[in-house]
Amino acid sequence: MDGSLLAATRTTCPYCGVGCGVLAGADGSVRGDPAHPANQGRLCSKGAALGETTGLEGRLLHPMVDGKRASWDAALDAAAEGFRRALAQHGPEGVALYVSGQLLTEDYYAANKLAKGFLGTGNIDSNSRLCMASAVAGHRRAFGEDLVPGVYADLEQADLVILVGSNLAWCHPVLHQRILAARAIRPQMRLVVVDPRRTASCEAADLHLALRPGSDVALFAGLLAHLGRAGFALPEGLGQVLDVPALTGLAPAQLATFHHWFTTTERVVTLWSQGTNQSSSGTDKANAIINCHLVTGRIGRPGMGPFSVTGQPNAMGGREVGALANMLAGHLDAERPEEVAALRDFWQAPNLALKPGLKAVDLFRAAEEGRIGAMWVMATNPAVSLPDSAQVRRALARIPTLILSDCHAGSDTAQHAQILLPALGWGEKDGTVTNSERVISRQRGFLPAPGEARADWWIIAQVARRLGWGAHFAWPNAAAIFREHAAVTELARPAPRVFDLGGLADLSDAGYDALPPTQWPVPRQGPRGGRITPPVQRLVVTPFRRPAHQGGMILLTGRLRDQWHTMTRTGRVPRLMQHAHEPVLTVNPADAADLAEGGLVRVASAWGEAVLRLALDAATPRGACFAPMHWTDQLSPCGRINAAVTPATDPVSGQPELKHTPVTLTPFAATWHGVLLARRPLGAALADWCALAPAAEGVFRHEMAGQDAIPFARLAEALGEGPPTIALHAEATGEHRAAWLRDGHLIAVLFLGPNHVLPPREWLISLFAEARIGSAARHALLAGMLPDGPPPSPTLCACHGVSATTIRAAIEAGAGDVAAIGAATCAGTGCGSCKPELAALLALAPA
Ligand SMILES: Nc1nc2c(c(=O)[nH]1)N[C@H]1C(S)=C(S)[C@@H](COP(=O)(O)OP(=O)(O)OC[C@H]3O[C@@H](n4cnc5c(=O)[nH]c(N)nc54)[C@H](O)[C@@H]3O)O[C@H]1N2
Ligand SMILES: Nc1nc2c(c(=O)[nH]1)N[C@H]1C(S)=C(S)[C@@H](COP(=O)(O)OP(=O)(O)OC[C@H]3O[C@@H](n4cnc5c(=O)[nH]c(N)nc54)[C@H](O)[C@@H]3O)O[C@H]1N2
Ligand code: SF4
Ligand SMILES: [Mo]
Repeated sequence: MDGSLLAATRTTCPYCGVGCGVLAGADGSVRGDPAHPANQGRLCSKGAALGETTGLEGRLLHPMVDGKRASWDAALDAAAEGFRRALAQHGPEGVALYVSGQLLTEDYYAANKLAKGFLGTGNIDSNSRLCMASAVAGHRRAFGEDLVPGVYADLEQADLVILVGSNLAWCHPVLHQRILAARAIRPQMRLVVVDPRRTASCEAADLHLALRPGSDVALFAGLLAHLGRAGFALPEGLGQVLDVPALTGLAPAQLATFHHWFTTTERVVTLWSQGTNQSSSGTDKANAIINCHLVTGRIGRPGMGPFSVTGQPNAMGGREVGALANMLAGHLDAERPEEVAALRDFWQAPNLALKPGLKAVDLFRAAEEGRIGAMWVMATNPAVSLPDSAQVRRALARIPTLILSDCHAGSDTAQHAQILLPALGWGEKDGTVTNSERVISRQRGFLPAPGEARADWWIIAQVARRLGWGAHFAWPNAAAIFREHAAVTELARPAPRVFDLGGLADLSDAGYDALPPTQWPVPRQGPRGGRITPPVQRLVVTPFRRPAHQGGMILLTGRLRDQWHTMTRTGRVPRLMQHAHEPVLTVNPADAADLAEGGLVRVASAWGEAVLRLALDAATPRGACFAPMHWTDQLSPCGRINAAVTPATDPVSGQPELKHTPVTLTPFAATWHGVLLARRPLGAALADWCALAPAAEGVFRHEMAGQDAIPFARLAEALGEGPPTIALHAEATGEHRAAWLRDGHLIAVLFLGPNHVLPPREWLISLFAEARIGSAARHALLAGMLPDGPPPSPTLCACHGVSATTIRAAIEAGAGDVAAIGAATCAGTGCGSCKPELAALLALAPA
């Protein structure tokens, strides 16, 4: 072991539900923990960049009340007073908590106890409603409990892995790499991807089923009927007769291959994610998948099973503590009076909520109608991430007491909150998270608490104390909360329940601090962890239904490789912003007759609109377009796609249909386009359309476009640098160029023109690194073109900063496959998530 490894803290990545172990050095270095079972040392681009996100810039460091800094006492008093007023006016139904899978289990447990046990309201819902609710409902219908039977090793031991509505290569990169590594050893292993788009996950697939959006139930009901014909026993009423080719748009030959592979392969894992869950038939999609595993008995054994992967680092922990409006705690069942009574006694909570609360979309509707007097939002950004965001923003504005606990000061949701409470972030907080395969891992702090930030559970306990319930929230540390949570899982359970942490209920503080990754169940006696064969296995009839809204062009939404959600962390790392520095809508070239590639396009629906850069890409199917979910008012106000997304929900799970909105596309008629590069961020409100991104260390890029006169005065004021050092205004062509220098050092450059074709940004950005801008560069700036040589190319490998040009050069020099490119340039040897793009460059190269 080298010195830095000795000094490193063992912790867990705070991004996706793979739950990779991380070794964080005191020097800010971060690497994969070779001893963690999830990643065995690997990290993806986001995990590897964690060290660059722990800076304090943009952090919320002190409590704020009504826009002014306040003491903790004053802020906590104000929060408690808001709840007291709302309870007096509306009763328990008029208060709410809206929480998140980015809380630690201990925080989550405390929030749920406060809401259901003491505020006496079922109104605690989580952003997991947007994420896992359909999988949870599917599991509960099939297994009577929210159980993920499989383990990650199943993905390596399977002979057939089917990804349904999952872009694993970008969203769970380490799991994807594990699958590819296993297949390199056992080439007979097959990979099928079910996704309307040809995503990066398809690069390695043996079969890509580009089904019509929303038609997964038909695909799996068709598979089930085929399994019946192939001799597997189907109970009466389950074998639906559907015209699967017509409903899914898939060719009969492709369907036949899929049916044949599934029928004849014993070791099958069907892994699903948001293309399945975020649908008005999401729960039925989950059950249609599970049905196929149940009738073939492929569950609970090595290399097989239905596998819902979790999105957030602690989506699973939130489900364990029951922090959803229709769940209790510790997998207790709200519909069994004896279980409710057991929890009431254990918590000594006579007010325990007996009614389920409002699910997220309904909760924000109630708020808009003035029925919610106080809401506490923790670790989520609903102003951006919920659909129909104009409605959500009206709701947020209407809530008399809106409290937000967050690490960052400037989120879109923070703009509406009266009370801001600074929370500890990753590297500072301490507790546990549970990943997709039920492994509980510790997040450990290795940085000092910044400013006055405190742990979320502490903040919750303080508000509870002010409401008179201090004795029930008097935990000395996170370990005490974890023990209490573990004890809840041992409460009276007349029905068998798999989730059991009884074996951890007596963990000492030292044992908790040292807790290694531990897979549940962890009963006091009997076998622990491992694969689960669900004791209850029910088939569910899943009639095919079309998505809630039909017609026209269908907007799909989802994620990009290097961004995390609303970009509060990844949006400040230049190397993560290089993969996509502005919001882009992808459309099939055949659907873009009147739209210009690289121009701006208006995406309008019945709910609202957004404006994004247009990219043409045959990987997007005809009749659909794709937009990333990530952009916010802070980075691109017009690029917020949820302004246009439907709030339709699944009738069972209440999960919104974030992946199926009918839209129309029209050109955004800009009269001018521009780019402004500056030494500091100038905000994203510089022009009618604007996108801000960090471009390099200390360089910020502002892409702009407008429909009226160029707002020269507004730009000059935002920049605050006085007249430019060099400037050219060509009124005839509508081109304007300006540069600001200080002691020969570039401070800012501005290029404006009548169309979106402006000089290569990489070249302009590179000038900021020069100690002195020489006369050749000055002339080039004025001419708006490079002094010599071809324009620099985009970075493909974010881990090692390798550009497309370097990779093309390696291919020309003879690198014939991805591994050879890696050996020559290092590209693809970090997290590996750029490998699909390397393969694409190889495919383009002349043989
Ligand atoms: N890089 C990155 N990784 C992340 C996150 C992130 O923000 N960034 N977030 C994490 C979180 S919280 C989550 S929930 C996961 C999400 O992980 P994924 O679910 O893999 O990601 P998405 O891009 O939301 O959606 C997956 C795919 O669903 C497809 N799809 C759309 N409609 C349909 C349909 O009707 N049927 C089928 N079969 N597919 C459809 C889309 O084309 C898309 O490619 O990612 C986690 N990992
Ligand atoms: N159109 C569309 N919309 C989507 C999706 C989609 O695919 N398409 N996906 C949905 C899904 S699956 C998800 S999970 C959501 C995610 O959406 P959000 O939950 O809204 O996204 P985040 O940006 O992760 O917000 C987390 C916030 O919590 C703060 N935070 C981080 N850690 C902590 C902490 O420890 N304590 C506190 N108090 N705060 C913290 C961060 O600073 C940030 O402001 O988006 C959903 N919305
Ligand atoms: S796959 Fe990447 S984002 Fe997910 S936990 Fe691992 S390192 Fe973090
Ligand atoms: Mo999610």
